[in-house]
Amino acid sequence: MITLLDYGAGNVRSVINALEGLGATVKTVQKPEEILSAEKLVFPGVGNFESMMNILQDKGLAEPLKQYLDEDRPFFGICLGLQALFQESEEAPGTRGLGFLKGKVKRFQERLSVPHMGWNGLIFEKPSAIFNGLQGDEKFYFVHSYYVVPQDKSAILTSTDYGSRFTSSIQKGNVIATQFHPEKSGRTGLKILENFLAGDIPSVLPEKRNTTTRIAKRIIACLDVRSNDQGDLVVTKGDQYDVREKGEVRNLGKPVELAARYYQEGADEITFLNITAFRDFPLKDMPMLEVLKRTSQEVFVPLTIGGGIRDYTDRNGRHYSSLEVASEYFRSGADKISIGSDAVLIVEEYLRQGKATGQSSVEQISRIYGNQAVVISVDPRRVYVSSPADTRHKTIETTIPGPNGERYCWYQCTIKGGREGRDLDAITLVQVCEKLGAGEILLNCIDRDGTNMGFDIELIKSVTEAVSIPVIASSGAGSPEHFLQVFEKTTAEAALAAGIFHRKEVSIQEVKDYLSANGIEVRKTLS
Ligand code: 1PR
Repeated sequence: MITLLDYGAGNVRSVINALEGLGATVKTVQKPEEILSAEKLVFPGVGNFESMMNILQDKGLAEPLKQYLDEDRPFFGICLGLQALFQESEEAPGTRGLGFLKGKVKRFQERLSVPHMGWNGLIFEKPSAIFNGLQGDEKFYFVHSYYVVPQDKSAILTSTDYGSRFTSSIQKGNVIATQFHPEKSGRTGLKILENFLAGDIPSVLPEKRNTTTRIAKRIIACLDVRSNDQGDLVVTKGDQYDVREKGEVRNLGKPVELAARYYQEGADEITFLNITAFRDFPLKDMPMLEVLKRTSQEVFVPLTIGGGIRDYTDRNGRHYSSLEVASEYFRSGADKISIGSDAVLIVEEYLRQGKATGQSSVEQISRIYGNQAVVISVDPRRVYVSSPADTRHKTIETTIPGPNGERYCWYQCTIKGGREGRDLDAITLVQVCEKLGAGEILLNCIDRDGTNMGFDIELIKSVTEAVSIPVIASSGAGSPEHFLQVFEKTTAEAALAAGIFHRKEVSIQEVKDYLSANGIEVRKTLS
């Protein structure tokens, strides 16, 4: 029996799915006394340090948790569940941690993108039972802006390099905690959890020993999902956002099956985009929530869901906040949510008011779930001008001339799946959204979507230079070379594709093999 400490803001469903997938029976803690009666305790933490510690205190869970740890009983902490073991965090000055380990939690000050989001390796500092079965060169999924600095260096179990070297896991007796997410790290992550469940197995060191680690570029499979004219939820694909072929919605397969296939093929993340959700109310879209629940039971890499995340008032006048909509998606198994149209409207309002309202979906959701859980999906298209003086928007000089030979363009934001252009450019959108708390940019491109022409490198370069949060390049991939091009010519941390994978023109493994052969760091997946 595994007892799981759910303090209400973490994405515990994926941890439950991983543990149950390994055959464990999971019981979530409801009352403080259930902590001390636990045989083994797992504490997944997502969100932010202050709200986590406040909830633990308010629910009377902090004291029994400290007692459980002091009794050296089997404990596995994940992400914020590691950071909680320390005395304090720069994320929440004045908020005390559990203090089980001396030391503090610090914020990355790297010139690299923060959060540290993606797949990185481990440097093994001492043997542990949780390393059984590992080769040693595997990568694990990280998503965090803070890292722990133990005073007692003997507690450090693994280190990882990101800008500088940081502690990626600790072990003190039976208390183990990892900064990375084993429940989201594919089969190798599940192996670590399996070892924790196994109990008395020998402590080992993997045979391959990294002396340094590098974060991998992420390859993401994207599933545009909508109901077809018969009412079935299908995976479709637009050609410059037009999803219809001979009048019918293009049907490329069933969402859960396709997502599971891409996971097996080595996708580093899966993104679902509910492309007609702007029309109706996602919480009534039970099939979409069901797709997420079922997918999160068989896919153990990060899941992002986008489409229709905004405030709603239904036909009976009942108001739902975007936070309620997003929370339902998180409860159903999403790790990140992506906001498209609403982000454009929020930024337009911000520019009108000259300040944030504090109530926008971006601010509300990142405040509770952490900025790493909020992705902004941008649907831009080129607007050509003869000269930068012809527009107040941020233009670029382009090597791809316009229809009348124009040498300049700006990227117009659109909403409702590209159906409505707005008087806002993509650079302003991403910069304001970063300021409001967004943690990542999904950068689509209507001109390239579905064309196999390759990514719009000029667009991606101008956006990656405008923000310090990770950027996912999207739209237009037609060959493995296109992925190499975007990683060599821009600092995009990830590249996303849909059509070439759905049409089986190129496999994810072929893309990764080609990138690896050309010196790009990728996550090798167990074949
Ligand atoms: O506006 O918050 O409700 O979110 C709607 C979401 O759905 C947005 O993320 C928007 O990009 C997406 N969306 C809406 N309509 C369409 C459409 O195609 N008609 N998908 C659509 C846009 C996204 C992916 C991917 C690349 C890959 N396409 O397909 O981003 O375009 O394409 P490729 O590799 O085949 O070239 P909201």
